[in-house]
Amino acid sequence: MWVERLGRTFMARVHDLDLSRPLAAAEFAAIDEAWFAHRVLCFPQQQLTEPQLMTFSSHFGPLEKHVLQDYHHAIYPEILMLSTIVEDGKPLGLADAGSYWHSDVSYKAKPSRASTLYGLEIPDDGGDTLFCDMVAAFDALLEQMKARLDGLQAAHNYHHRNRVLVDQKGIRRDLSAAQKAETPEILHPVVRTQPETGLKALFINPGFTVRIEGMAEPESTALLEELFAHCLQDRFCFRYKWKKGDVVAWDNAVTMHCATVLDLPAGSRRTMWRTIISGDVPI
Ligand SMILES: O=C(O)CCC(=O)C(=O)O
Ligand SMILES: [Fe+2]
Repeated sequence: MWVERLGRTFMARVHDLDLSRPLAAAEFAAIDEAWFAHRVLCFPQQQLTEPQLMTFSSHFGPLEKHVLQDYHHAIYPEILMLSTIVEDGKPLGLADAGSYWHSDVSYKAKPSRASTLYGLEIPDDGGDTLFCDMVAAFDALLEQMKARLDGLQAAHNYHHRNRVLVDQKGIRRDLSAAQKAETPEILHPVVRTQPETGLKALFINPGFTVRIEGMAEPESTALLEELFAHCLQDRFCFRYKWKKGDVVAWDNAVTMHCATVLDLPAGSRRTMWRTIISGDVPI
């Protein structure tokens, strides 16, 4: 295998590695090295069964099931179906795929460490995934801002996001009482440290972060807006154009991402399998 950097500060393509077979310890060591150096890894030209994707994903940690059971794979609930296709009135997967900037599962006490996506059906044009490097974004902040953020915590709220999506597009349903109980609002540090590398990253996202704890609302909103505008500058972002058979795996602790599925023309077919790897409480 060999690794090709794609973005200015992050993102890489890992060539010549077949994820369908059992990988050797040395191969996993090389993947881990690339993981910490590039934060988002793309593995082209894969041909995987569900268990093969799950086995590969498990290298990064235990798999967990998404709170939206409606979109679990019928046989393998650890796989979440993302799909623009509706058959007999039934969506084959989550249709919007997360078309807003977010870090997966940041709304739980233990946010997801990593996620993988496997492209089964890819439209000829569009349906790209955008990524943002939150290490580079943190690094580029003025020292004054870094000092201001030191020790701050932010609230992450899934109910809020779901409500926006229900109201906005009617593409999501209200959460059930059980789904709400599973996702109470939670606080995380605004700046987190990746334990393995010591790298610091901003850990807030427009999708789920609703306020800075202990700050008056106008000040909190202004600070979040300023930070999001800073992060989403082109120099910290990368647009990933999919090919069928790509597996993309990313570190949710140090990146954000955004699907662009809502921009696709009606009738476009895009289907992905997705796994979520459990993480630890952010520090
Ligand atoms: O489908 C995409 O482009 C991204 C989907 C997403 O946000 C996710 O799987 O976590
Ligand atoms: Fe996501």
